[in-house]
Amino acid sequence: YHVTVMITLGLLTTMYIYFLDKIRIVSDNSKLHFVNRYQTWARAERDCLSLGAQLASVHSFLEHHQIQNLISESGGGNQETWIGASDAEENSIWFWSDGRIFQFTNWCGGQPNNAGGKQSCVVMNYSVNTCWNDEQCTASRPYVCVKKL
Ligand SMILES: [Ca+2]
Repeated sequence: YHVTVMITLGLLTTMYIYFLDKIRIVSDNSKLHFVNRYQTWARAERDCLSLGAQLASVHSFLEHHQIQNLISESGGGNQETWIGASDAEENSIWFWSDGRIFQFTNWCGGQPNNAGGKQSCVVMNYSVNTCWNDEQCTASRPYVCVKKL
């Protein structure tokens, strides 16, 4: 019984964190901005910066789904969209452009594959599974910006 209580407390803690995460994103929704214009990754990041924002970083499935919803509600359907991850400095060493820790990932099966040795930037909504793919940074995709909290 005591163990059950501990597990329940653990679940409550988890749910509380989950809830806070949701609040942060929901309350920050006005600062999430989907740009339905095709740009290279660097031009997308520059445009985000001009809006006082940066390409979005993603740190949980909840955030991933929030951004997917934003894209969809903004008329972007589930098209491939740049997010702020890249390994341009060294292959397989991923960073978020906003400096946050790169920990959560949602790679599609077989990705990142650095196809042709040239894929250093990340799109979400790749394939029917709407997961992540590393893509050539010079490809043009719409993008999602987020203002720092
Ligand atoms: Ca790839």
